[in-house]
Amino acid sequence: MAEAQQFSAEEFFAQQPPPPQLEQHLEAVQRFVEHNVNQGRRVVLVTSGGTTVPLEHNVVRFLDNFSAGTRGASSAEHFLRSGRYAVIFLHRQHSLQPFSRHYSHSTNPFLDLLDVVSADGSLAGKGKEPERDGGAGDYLFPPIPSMQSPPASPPSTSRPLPSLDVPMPPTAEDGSTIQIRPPHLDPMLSLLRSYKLVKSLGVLHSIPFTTVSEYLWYLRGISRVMGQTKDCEGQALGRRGMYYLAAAVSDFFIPYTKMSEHKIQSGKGSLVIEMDQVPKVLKTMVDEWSNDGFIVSFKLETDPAILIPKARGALERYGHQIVVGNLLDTRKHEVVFVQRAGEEWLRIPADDGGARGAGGEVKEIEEDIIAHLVGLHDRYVDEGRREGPFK
Ligand code: 9Z3
Repeated sequence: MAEAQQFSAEEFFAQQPPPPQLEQHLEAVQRFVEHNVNQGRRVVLVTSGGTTVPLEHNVVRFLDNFSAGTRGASSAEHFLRSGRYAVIFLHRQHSLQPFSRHYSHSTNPFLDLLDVVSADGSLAGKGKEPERDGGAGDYLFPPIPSMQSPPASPPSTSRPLPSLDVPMPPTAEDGSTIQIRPPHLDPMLSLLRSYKLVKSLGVLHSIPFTTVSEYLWYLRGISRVMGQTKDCEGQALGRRGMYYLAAAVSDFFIPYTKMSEHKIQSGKGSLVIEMDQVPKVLKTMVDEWSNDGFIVSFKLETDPAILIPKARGALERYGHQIVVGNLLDTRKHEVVFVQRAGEEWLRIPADDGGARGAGGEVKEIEEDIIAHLVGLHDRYVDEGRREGPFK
């Protein structure tokens, strides 16, 4: 088999086309960073979710890297909760998002948390048979409303009612309202308040990616913008910028020029795919893009024996500040911080539904990861002050 090609970061960007929206996104990032450094905030880039490697230009099939986006979305929230960071959230399209992740369709189906309350205060549908259309056992559903343009006139059923004694489904016109089920009200209210506050302060900016190539273009563009942006006193973000690289990034890709234009056809026996190595851009990020920012990378392994040696290898090769090591099976309750000076494990108790804090609330390991990293970042910024002004 031919040897896979090894590209430098420069060669990679010279041959992989940029995402079409790149310039607009980077202009918006520039405005976001300027606004926040002028408010005295630090800025953290959080990357989240897995990258894809498409097999065709007209993509029907692709390889994916494992990640639900929990680590990134939860971490972004904890950076925001610290009150000191504005967050650029570079995430896999449709992966989990800060705040809304608490109500994902699989963990907390939103519609199951709501009740319809009729004008007389009773809960609609409680203990009643679902309405029937008088036909062969079919239920009568109200029409699906359009989210974009609310109907001007009261919604009507699409089929004529078979008889007048079939009850109409409740509508807003007859005084019905929606109520959040009491046990869910307080947590939802408090989350909604946090979310609205984040929006009104302008401290969260999200950008989606899908492929590994898009991811690397955005990573380079955003790091350069963060590295170069200065506050109104002419001081660069420099060491006050943090890069928290939790996205699961493919090590291999198919270069643009080698990719099949159309769907790969079957019928020729097995499919052999040759992939080239994705350049290791972390070194370039340290040396050229980030202007001395505090860089945290993640190392994911499945074999415990190689986790620390691999993390240490990455630290030595790229020269950044810290590697957070985690194993696929235990990533929600233990991680290891690997620095030049040594390593330190962080563990929270694990139970079947996730770890719980003293008050019974669900405890997330990201809360402690971020608290630890913010402390290290403080020290890093202070060291820079002693050495002289930011570059
Ligand atoms: C991680 O190790 C993340 O913690 C997880 C989070 C992907 C495990 P979830 O989103 O999972 O909560 O489901 N991210 C980095 C993975 C990675 O690709 N690291 C590269 C490597 O291990 C270095 S950049 O070689």
